[in-house]
Amino acid sequence: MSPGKIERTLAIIKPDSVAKGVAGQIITRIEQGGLRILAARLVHMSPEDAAGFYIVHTDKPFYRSLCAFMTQGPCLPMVLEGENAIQRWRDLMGATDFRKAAPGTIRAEFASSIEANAVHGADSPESAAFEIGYFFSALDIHSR
Ligand code: IDP
Ligand code: MG
Repeated sequence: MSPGKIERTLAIIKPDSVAKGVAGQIITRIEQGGLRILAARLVHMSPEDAAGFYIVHTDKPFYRSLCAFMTQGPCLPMVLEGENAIQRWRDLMGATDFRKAAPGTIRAEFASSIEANAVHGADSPESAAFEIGYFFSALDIHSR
């Protein structure tokens, strides 16, 4: 297979994982998966912050509950970089519903419900650009 394009993506270690104390284990998987962490910060989102971040889901039945879940404590957004980073991070995460997530994926190991599913990942170059800009300015992102 030819080498993939170097991409950046937005990952979040969600509040359930931070509260459970498994952020470090998830970061280890990111690093061992060959993705570089270019930026990271702990953020306790307000309801308005969460609503804006998940604006594409406004019409979904789970939107209000999702926004409440994402504001229950601090989360850890990160900018990740690597070959095909968007898809590779989603592969490490596993399926949205942890019961369908492949064994060995982060969600299979750490999620406790379809909502409290441990991690977030952007799903396209367009969403990655929007989501990176939502949490980080250019000066926060350390190219290496
Ligand atoms: P993704 O995080 O795998 O990209 P999306 O469909 O974009 O999944 O949904 C965003 C988030 O909304 C999920 O990660 C999960 O926390 C929550 N969610 C998705 N589907 C449901 C559902 O059917 N019930 C409750 N929460 C859901
Ligand atoms: Mg999504």
